Amino acid sequence: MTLITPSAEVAKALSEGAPIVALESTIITHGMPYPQNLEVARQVEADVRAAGAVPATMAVLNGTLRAGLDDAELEALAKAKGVAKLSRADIAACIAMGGTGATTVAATMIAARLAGVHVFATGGIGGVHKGAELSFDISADLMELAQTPVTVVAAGAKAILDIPKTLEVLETQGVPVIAYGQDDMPAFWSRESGISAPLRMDTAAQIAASHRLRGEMGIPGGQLIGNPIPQDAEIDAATLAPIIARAQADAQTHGITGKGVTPYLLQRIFELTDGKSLTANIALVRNNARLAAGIAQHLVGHAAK
Ligand code: PSU
Ligand code: MN
Repeated sequence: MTLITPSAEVAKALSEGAPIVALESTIITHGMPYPQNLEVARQVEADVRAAGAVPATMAVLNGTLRAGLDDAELEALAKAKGVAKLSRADIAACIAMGGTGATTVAATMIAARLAGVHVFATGGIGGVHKGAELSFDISADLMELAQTPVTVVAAGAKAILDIPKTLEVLETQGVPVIAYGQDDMPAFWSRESGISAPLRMDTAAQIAASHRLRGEMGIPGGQLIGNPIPQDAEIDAATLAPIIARAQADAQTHGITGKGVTPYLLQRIFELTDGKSLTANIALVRNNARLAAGIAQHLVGHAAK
C-alpha cells in the first residue's frame, strides 16, 4: 500500500531529486482565520517556488495522506469547519477511518519522512505550555523532532509557551536547536527571547550539512531552526505579554484543554491584537519558507557553495 500520495508536481520533483519543502496544514485550518489562511497558504507556496523549490503541503483528504495539494483542495481545506487536527497519535486512525484532517508539525514531519522530504517550513512549533507542571501540556511536536529526520524551520517558540522549558525538553531529547544568523533564540513575534539559543548557524549550507551528517552518523531525529521574524514585522514582547496572559486566563475560564489549547490561544490573541498578530505571523511564515527552500537546495546539491 502506498502510504503517501504525492501530487504530480511533487512526484516529478522527487524523481528528479529537485529541492522540496514540506508545509503543514494545521496552520491553515487551526492557526489562522479564513480568508487569510487561504491567502497565506497560496502565498507561502509561491514563496517556496520563487526561492527555487517545490512546495508539498501535507494533509489527509478522505483517508489518503497527501503530499502536495491543488488549489481547489487548499481552498476546501481553508474553508472547511471542524477539520481534525492530526498529530502522531491520530494520523493513522484518521487514514484508517477514511477521514480528513490537517497535519500539525509532528504529523507533517511524519508525512515528509514518508514522502522522502527532508525540510519543512512552518510558523511556530508546539512546545511546553506555561503551567505545564500542572497541566502536563507538552506538544508531541517536541518528541517528533527527537525521532523523525526532518529539519523544521520555525520562528522559534511562541510566547504562549514556556520557552526555557521547551528548550530543556529539546535538549533532553537530543534535538539541535539552531538560531539562524543570531545568538538569541527567536520568540516568534519578536526577534529575541532574551535566551541564548543552544546553537547558531549563519548559512543554509551549514544547516544542510549538519542535517546530512546526523543521518550519516545514525543519529535519529530532526533539527529545529529558529529563524527570526523580519525586523519590520516584529511585535514588541512587552506589548504582547499582557495580551498573552489574558488569552491564557480566558482559556482556563473556558476549560480549554488538550489539542484545543493552541488554536484557542492563537484565535484569542488575534482578536486581542486586532489582527496584528496575524500580520506578523504571515511575514514570519513567508520568511521561513524562503530559508527552508535554501536549505532544501543545499541538501540536494543544487545550490552554489
Ligand atoms: N504554533 C503556531 N501556529 C500554529 C501551531 C502552533 O504558532 O499553527 C500549530 C502547529 O500545527 C503545531 C500545533 O504543530 O499547533 C501544536 O499543537 P499542540 O500544541 O496541540 O501540540
Ligand atoms: Mn498540547
